[in-house]
Amino acid sequence: MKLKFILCLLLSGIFFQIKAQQYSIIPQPVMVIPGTGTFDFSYSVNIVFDKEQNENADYLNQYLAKYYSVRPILGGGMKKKIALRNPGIQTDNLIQHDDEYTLSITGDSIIIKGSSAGVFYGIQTLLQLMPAEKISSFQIPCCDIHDYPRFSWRGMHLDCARHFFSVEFVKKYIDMMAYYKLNMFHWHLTDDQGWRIEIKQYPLLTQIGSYRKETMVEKNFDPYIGDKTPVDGFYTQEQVKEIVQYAAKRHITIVPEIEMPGHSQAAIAAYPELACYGNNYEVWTKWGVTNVTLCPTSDVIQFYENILSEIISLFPGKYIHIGGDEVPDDHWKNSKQVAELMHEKNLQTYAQVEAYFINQIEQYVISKGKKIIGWDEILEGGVSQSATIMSWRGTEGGVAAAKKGNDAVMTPGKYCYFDHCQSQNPLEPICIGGYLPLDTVYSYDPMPSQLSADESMHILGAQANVWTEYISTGDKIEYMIFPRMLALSEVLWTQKKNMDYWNFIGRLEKHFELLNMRGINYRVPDVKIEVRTMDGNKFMIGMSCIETDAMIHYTLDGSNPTETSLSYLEPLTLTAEECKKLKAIAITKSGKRSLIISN
Ligand code: TNX
Repeated sequence: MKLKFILCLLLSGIFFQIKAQQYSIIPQPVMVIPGTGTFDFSYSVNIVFDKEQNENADYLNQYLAKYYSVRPILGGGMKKKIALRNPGIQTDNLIQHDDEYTLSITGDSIIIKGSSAGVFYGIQTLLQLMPAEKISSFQIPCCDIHDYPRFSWRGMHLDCARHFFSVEFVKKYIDMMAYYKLNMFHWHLTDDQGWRIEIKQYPLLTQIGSYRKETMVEKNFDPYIGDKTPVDGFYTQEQVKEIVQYAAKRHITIVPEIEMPGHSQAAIAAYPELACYGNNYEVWTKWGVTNVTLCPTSDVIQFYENILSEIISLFPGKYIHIGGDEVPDDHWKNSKQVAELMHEKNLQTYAQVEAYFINQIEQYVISKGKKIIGWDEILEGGVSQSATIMSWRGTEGGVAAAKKGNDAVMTPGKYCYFDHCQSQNPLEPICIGGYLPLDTVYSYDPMPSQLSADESMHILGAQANVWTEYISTGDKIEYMIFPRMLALSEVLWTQKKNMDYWNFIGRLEKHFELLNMRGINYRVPDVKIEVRTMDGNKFMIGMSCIETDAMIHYTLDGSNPTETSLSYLEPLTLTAEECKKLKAIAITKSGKRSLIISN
């Protein structure tokens, strides 16, 4: 791989900025000290571990067996060993945080030290040093690593309401997060288009609410065209418990989201008494913001408290996401009950009506020993200090929250919406809109610059959101999140001074290969075409792909390039005519293809 890379570098000279890195770790650790020599996995190794590291030993063992057919002996007495250790109280005062670890690789041993979360992250780093192919005899380079994250909330969100994703896929999603040291899984379980979690007290929520008769075809809002294909599915409480446990083993906390008082049409279709009026609601088949909302009466609030009591017993994490976004006034404006409530409670605006609803729910959640988190709209009508704010309509919500003393998680659309398009290539598969390329994700700094040191303590971190209006398969989710999630992991974990986009790109190749080995789809970056004018109506063309191991093929006659088209090996000299017709594609070693790009 290296030789070919250097060859490419020499041949295409002018265009390449990508430099392969020796330890291609993502996210980049705090400190990597290269060593000499290697640890050899060709011989039997054993894993020794402290009692608290039991599950980590199990995880590592299973991973080695699955991908490399290496079968270490747990707790055996062999000389070559991997040791998973708690930090020694006196000897390891270097390790101070929960997610912190040290990893030391010598010819005889691999020692990972930290809390159980820390060691888990050390294991992820170790796994990235292993080859990206399923071989059972290999060496990894000696080194010393010391590492800890920049932010404590390193999140990914997944919308399982607009489309339903299987238990198996949700587990895969959790695995993908874990490989990159992400630790908060925001699970969007209810919306207008589907209710996806079993609630024992209200069986119609899933009997009716988890089924939508069809979905709008692409963006045919008006005139509306439906696809006449039902979408359904929900998670039973047993399945939820299984997923929660699966995530916990990977040091991932699940934040369940139950939307209220907007985005609730599926619940209202099941129980129309949740609305202020009307009884003929259906699980919505369109995208956008529906007019119907929950009615802020004490019965409805009680109903939602009952739902939350089941949610709270299923999810051990401290946060319950109560939605709170995009609540239109229309339904409330036409309601006598709401008018009475506003009069009785002296509420002036509909934002205050929403605040009244959310505050009651919050009191309940607090009484159960948990905290609420909600989208930034909940700031508008006034919210208590203990609520955490998810800043999505830009960063202003997060800044305002931190200034008021509320915690905030940053997820601004411009940097964190992985349902937005990754390129402006007309061949890009349908996406919701927007434009969020890899380098823009990488450029994001979740810490707003206008905060004081004290205020900035309230910024817990950030997360990317994966809304699934236009994503109906696991394969497409993977396409939408990779490689962008790798950039996000670095934004959240890596110290600011260690961030460097081109260095990150140099580490990506290994990760494309690892994704492949782990059976994960990703978007092969488009070929980049650069044109330089030369004398005599000629142009010099350089082409490159961020996936450096991919072969670039091109045509000059307007036809679509394939693997049998000309291979790009060095800069081309073309006429203006040829230039206009140039089309290129990158095809990886494993046969994955980029979109075709036209000059
Ligand atoms: C806005 S982000 C929404 C979602 C949509 C998303 C599409 C947020 C709190 N609300 O309901 O799915 O835009 O990008």
